[in-house]
Amino acid sequence: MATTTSKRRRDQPVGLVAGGLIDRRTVLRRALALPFLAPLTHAASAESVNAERPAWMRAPGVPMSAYGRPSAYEADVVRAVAQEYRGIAPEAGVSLTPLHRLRGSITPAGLHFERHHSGVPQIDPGRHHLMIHGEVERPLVFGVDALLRYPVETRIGFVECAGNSFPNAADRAPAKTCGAIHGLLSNSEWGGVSLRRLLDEAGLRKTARWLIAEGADAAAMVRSIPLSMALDDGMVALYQNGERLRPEQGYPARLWFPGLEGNLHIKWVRRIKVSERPAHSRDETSKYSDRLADGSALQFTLEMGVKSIITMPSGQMQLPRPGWYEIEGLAWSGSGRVRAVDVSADGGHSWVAAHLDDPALDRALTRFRIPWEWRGEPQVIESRAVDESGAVQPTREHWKRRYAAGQIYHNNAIQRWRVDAQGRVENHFG
Ligand SMILES: Nc1nc2c(c(=O)[nH]1)N[C@H]1C(S)=C(S)[C@@H](COP(=O)(O)O)O[C@H]1N2
Ligand SMILES: [Mo]
Repeated sequence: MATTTSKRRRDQPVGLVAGGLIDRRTVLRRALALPFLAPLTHAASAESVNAERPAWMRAPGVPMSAYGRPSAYEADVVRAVAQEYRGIAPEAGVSLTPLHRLRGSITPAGLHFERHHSGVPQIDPGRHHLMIHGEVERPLVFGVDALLRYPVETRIGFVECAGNSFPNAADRAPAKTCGAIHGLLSNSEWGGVSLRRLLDEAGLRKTARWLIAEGADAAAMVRSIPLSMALDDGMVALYQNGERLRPEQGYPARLWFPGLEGNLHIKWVRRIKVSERPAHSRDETSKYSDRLADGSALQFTLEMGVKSIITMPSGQMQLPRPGWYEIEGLAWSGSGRVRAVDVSADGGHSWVAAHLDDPALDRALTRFRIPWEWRGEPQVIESRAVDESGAVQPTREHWKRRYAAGQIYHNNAIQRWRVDAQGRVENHFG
């Protein structure tokens, strides 16, 4: 097969566009003929495989376990931890999802990113309550058992911190992995009780415009959410990928709002005050607001912008040799479905539509892929997403022009990776 294909490549390089990408129609016709991983597999005869009896075939394996763990050989697939005030307050900071080591669209619970302003409270669910009060007819207090008695609705979607991609705020491209740059992003199936249902039960007054939510951590984090956004599929989440929330994700209950900035998703939620006005809390004034180039500032940028990243190949990876690869990545938007992802392998001169994997869900991570031939030359690869509202992911230059120096929040700029002649992949700002 390898011989036939290399002959075809010499004779008729049809379907190849700039930079070695191949377009979708060609993929359909040729996909099976591409020798993707063939050079990496080794030729073993059936006999030599049969002759080998590894240790694990000569004695029974270990018995069953009550709760499974990943293979010991995958011990390096872990979150990257970054502490803001190491030594003073080790419990404040982030841990980032290793996006470049994962191939699906659902994030395993143990690898969901974490953002804690004051650590993970160890909450006894028997002593935790959620109060709904303010501009309502009937203030209500729910125990966790009471919340669990409601019908649980599930929905797949992402949480992205407004500070995601913060390392790229630097002037020089930091030499980091995709996960260490963009891993304040995870995608889960969330299960919980819709906010609409709970607020209906409390009876919203005509004056109700905002929800002010508070967490039961030592930070007692407070955020205001416009009522209309909260009613648009917002939930009190109790489950994460089928099991109860991890403590890091807000056990026993958190808020989850499809498509909205991570900071709003109050974890360990203990209080929702219905209000005419927002609270103007610390995290919606001095933090998580956007300083613009003209010196003014934007408050309440709540919907996350359209964005995509190539996860493979990506920063710090090493391509073993020239040949065929599949460029793979993630795309998402806070305002709906991803409509298209275009990929360029020639520094942004030409773009080819990538294939979007099913299901491309509303306000959820969507995978894209496109075959690519790397010929052993330096190249710059990048992806650009378009969502169903028509919004297009901006270049880094465009994004930077809009904001004041030092802006880190809401960075949805295009990520470029440079592959050098030796196959080393690096973060690239050029
Ligand atoms: N109570 C409370 N809620 C919180 C936070 C917090 O520190 N305390 N961090 C917020 C931020 S900034 C983000 S990005 C998300 C992160 O959710 P995760 O840790 O489950 O990924 O939770 C939000 N909810
Ligand atoms: Mo965040």
